[in-house]
This record gives sequence, structure tokens and C-alpha cells, in this order.
Amino acid sequence: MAEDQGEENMASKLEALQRWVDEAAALTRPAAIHWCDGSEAEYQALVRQMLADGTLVELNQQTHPGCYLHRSNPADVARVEHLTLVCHPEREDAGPNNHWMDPAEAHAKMDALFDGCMRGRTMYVIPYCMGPIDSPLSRCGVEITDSPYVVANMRIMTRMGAAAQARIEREGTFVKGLHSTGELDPERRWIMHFPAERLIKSYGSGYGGNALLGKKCHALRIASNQARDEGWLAEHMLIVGIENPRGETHYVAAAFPSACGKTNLAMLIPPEGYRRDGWKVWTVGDDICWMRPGADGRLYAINPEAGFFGVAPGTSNDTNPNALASVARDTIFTNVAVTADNQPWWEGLPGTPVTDWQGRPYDPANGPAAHPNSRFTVSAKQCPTWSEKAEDAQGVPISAIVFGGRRPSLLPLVMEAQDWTHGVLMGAAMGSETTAAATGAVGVLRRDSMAMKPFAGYHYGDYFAHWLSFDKPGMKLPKVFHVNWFRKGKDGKFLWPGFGQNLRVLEWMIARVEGKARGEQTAIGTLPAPGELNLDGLDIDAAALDELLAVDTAGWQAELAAIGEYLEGFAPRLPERLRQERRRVADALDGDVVAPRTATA
Ligand code: GTP
Ligand code: SPV
Ligand code: MN
Repeated sequence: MAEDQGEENMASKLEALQRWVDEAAALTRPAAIHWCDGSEAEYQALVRQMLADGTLVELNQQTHPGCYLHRSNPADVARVEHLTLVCHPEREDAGPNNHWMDPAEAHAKMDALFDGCMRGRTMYVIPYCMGPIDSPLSRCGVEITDSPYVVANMRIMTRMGAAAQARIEREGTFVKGLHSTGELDPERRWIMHFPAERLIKSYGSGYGGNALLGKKCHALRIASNQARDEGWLAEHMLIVGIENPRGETHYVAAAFPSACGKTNLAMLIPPEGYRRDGWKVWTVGDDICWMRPGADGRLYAINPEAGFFGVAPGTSNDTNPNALASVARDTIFTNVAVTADNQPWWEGLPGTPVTDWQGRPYDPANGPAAHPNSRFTVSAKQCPTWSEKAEDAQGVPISAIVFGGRRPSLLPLVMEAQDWTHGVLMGAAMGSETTAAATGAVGVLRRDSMAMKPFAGYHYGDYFAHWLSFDKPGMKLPKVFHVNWFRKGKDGKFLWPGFGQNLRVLEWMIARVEGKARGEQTAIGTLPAPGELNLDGLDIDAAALDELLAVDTAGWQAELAAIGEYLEGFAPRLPERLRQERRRVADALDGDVVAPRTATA
């Protein structure tokens, strides 16, 4: 695309930006530099180029207009947590939750990899804005990359191009990201963050969270540092609006680990009876949430992203019809399978695949046809339930924060924290079975505080303290809940139907927020009192429900001990308030008495 760039498109009037691009070019030696304007014409030119060189494969344009398939290198299909580093000047600041390297050493290592790596290739300069272009909560960045696939994805996932560049030139500040796919060699792959410099360097991967630097690298790892400095929160959360039959909407933010149901909850379709009664669900975001206190003391949230990079497998008309409708056109699919008539396919869809995610004839002996972490990239505007409030510069007020994970046992379907401190403990104590979203073993239970284990860009002890700091006079904080859609029975099957039926649980939460449900206080938190969960039209047996809402005291005592051990791993930076809160819950369990600070409905 180097030939078609106009002279006026060649530079930035912001000296800091121009200088950094010049430095990156001097290091990587590209044949050409293209400043992305974010236009449709630019996107189409990139697509044509990628179709010509095989980076993209055209899918059935009758059934899926504007849809393409990208097959990534089979050794480059997920985030790589062991190769992702947070390089604070002081090792301590990265915490035991992050891999660390001395910044000088990290720069030397990365610059040696970047040296001359773009020879013969085009360097793309991508100015982007995370969040509505006119929102005071938004933050900008510039990603430099040699991957046209990254450019195309960033155009869908962010507000990318001329408007973002104009804001950057007005504000004078931006997060820097330098990326090259390099040789796609796992031995020469690093994702490095330099929070003090607001800088990211990523080499050797073209995949999702490793390469689309606006997403996890900027909007979570760097932004969590910006958020701490500036008094806000950058979280791995969906944002969903729940409209009741009276037309009132409550916004809920929920943190579940990767591939644990954020996209699905954000796009939920109400069960039949609820639809008839007039309940509606509005999607504001499916992965990342930036929140800050408003003048009224409530937390206001924006979705910094403009698109979805969603998990394909399991997405169907039964589970998530909104996602399926969204990806019917103008979508980039990565590592899915293909049917005989060239439609995208993954496990959970009807029909049969003929070609697997690696482009081989499908053979069940090779495993699933679509990679378990195969994804779709699509503009959020294509989602039938996309909320107009997602473009609101002020963000949406959050009524409830929800934590959750894949817990086959112990954790009840839903419980409510007594107060903010207890809520922070619930978030910090989160555990979940690992998924295919990152390389490594799948299905292993690990602690994943606030679903931010791979994304908190500084010491978890300091991060917990930052969360606690929002509890101060004048604040009207959301209620905090913990859910578990993944509880299994003795037969190994899920006890709760999940998906659209999760609205029943959200309805109870909202009733609690509005003071309309009494709840039942227990040592671990407030659970729905008998009869409070609306089960009309749901076929679930009483024994399953009992199990889902039971409190196993002995099991919880062991869990609290394990949580204590985990939290002490963050000493001496573990906030004393959190330590005491854990003790309070443990004592309540030991006495099996109702804890003293009981919330009133
Ligand atoms: P990331 O994009 O990786 O951050 O993931 P996510 O949290 O958005 O996960 P997503 O909604 O894509 O869900 C991932 C998997 O969980 C899919 O296979 C879903 O089918 C499954 N899932 C989502 N919600 C539910 C639920 O309520 N119950 C059950 N049993 N499975 C669910
Ligand atoms: C996740 O892994 O949580 C994702 C996908 O949302 S990625 O962009 O690869 O991080
Ligand atoms: Mn995610």
C-alpha cells in the first residue's frame, strides 16, 4: 500500500509521535511507512492485498458477505503468559503475579529482535482511541506494526485512524506500541510492557491479545497503571444493560476469566417468559471496562473497545444468537473450520466441516475442527443488542459488579458481598479452571483475582489496595456479587442451564440493588432466599437447585484457608483490611454464625 499514500499522510505534526515513528523506522528498516487513516478504502485495499498473498481466505460471499478466514501459524494460537512481561523499574512493583525483567535488559533484548526486522515490508502506523472519541474517559495509543492482519483487526476493535490521530495531536500524549510478527518462532517471542514509559514492545506473534496491542496490552496492562495513578479502574469485564418491563435500565459489569462467559452474558437473550413481560438486554461491552467515580459518587463505565474478538466454538443459535447474527457479514474469522460450501464452521454449529482450522481435510483424529480458541473479529455495531449508550461520552452508571469463574464445585450459583470490602475479597479470591485462551494446560483450577491474573500490570497487593480505596465518603458504590454458571453434578454435567437463563440470577441481583429482595444471610454472603429466584418456565429439578444454593461449611473452611494462603503470597503489600476481612469470614464460618455487619435488604 506504500504507493498510494499521499504526502500529507506521511507525518504527524506532533513532534513526539513523529520522532518515535522515525526511531522505530530507523530500528526496523521498513521498505515503506503507511500512516493509517482508518478509511473503508484503506481497509478494502488491505483485504485485497491479504487475499492476494494468502493471509486471508475468502469465505462464501453469498452467505457471509465481507467475511474472511485467517489461519494463523499453528504454534501461534493464543496468548502466551510465560512470555508476557511487565518491566517496572523495580522488580517488586510487578508483584508475584507478573513475570518481570529489568527494563534496560528488556529493551536490549527486544531491540535486538526488532533490528532490521521490517526490511522489505511496510510499516503501518495505527493511531487509535480506546473509548468514544470524545469521551474524557478514553485514552489513545499508536501501534506500529508490520502486520496488515493486525491493522485490519485494530480497525474493527478500536476507533482507529484520522480522528484518533487528531485527538492524540491535540492531547500530546499516547501509549506507544511496537509490534512485529517476526519469524513467528515461539523461541523468539516476547510481549513486553514498560508501564513507566507507557510503552509496549511485542515480537514474534500475530495472535489476538499478543498482537492487537490496544486490547490487553494497552487497555488492561498499561491502563491498569494509568488507572491507579489517575483514580479509576481498568478491568477485564463485560458491561451489560438490563431493562425491566417498566423501562428502567440497570448496568452490570462482570469479570469472568478468559473464555468463561463474558461475551455470552453481554449478549444474553431473555428467556421466553421474560421477553413476553418486556425485559430487554443491551450490550455495552464484552471484554474490557474502564470505570471512574462520577460527581454523584457512582461508578461510570465505558467500553474502550469498538468491536468483539470473541470465542467462536460454542457460539450457536441456542447459546448466543446475537453473536451469531453479528458475524453474518463483515467479519474476520481466525482459526475456524470451513464447510463444503465454504462457510465458517466450529463445534456447536449445525452442519459438518470439511476443512479444519489448519486447512487440512477434517479428520476427528486430529482433534476439534475449529481451534478451541478460534475467534471472530466484528464491529460491535453489528450486534442486534448494541446499546446506544456505548457511545455515551460520560459512560453508564454501574449498579452491580459481578465476579465469577469456572468452579465445578463449592461456589454457589450466586452470592452477594456484605459490603465493598467483602466484595473486594470475593474478587481477590476468585478461582477458575484454565481455558484455551492461553497456551498451557486446560481445566486446571487456579486463582485469578478479578479475572486479571494475566492482565494486572502491577503488584496484586497494590491493586487490591487500589480497589479498596474507592470505599470512601461520598461514594455510592455498586453492590458486589459472585456467580458460578459452571457448577457440575455427580454425573459431570452442568447443574445450571446458563446462557439466557442467567437473566434469572441478574433479576435477583437487581432486586437486591433496589431493596426488593430479602435474601438469606450466610457466613459467606447473602444468597437468594427460598422462592426468590424466578424459576417460572424453567425445567430444573429441586435437588439441583438445592445443590446450587447450598453452603458447605467444611468445604468453605478449607476454601478460606486456601484463600488465606494465596493472599499471603502478596505480603507485605497485602492490605491489612483484606487480611482482616478474610479472617472475619473464616470466623463466621467457624462459629457458623451470621456475620455482624449484615446488609439490610
Ligand atoms: P474472552 O474473550 O476469552 O475474554 O472470553 P469470554 O469471557 O467472553 O467467554 P465467552 O462468552 O466467549 O465464553 C466462552 C465459553 O464459555 C463458550 O464455549 C461458551 O459456550 C461458554 N459459556 C458461556 N456462558 C456459559 C454459561 O452460562 N454456561 C455454560 N455452561 N457455558 C457458558
Ligand atoms: C482473552 O484471552 O481474555 C481474550 C482474547 O479476550 S485475547 O485478545 O487474545 O486476549
Ligand atoms: Mn478477554
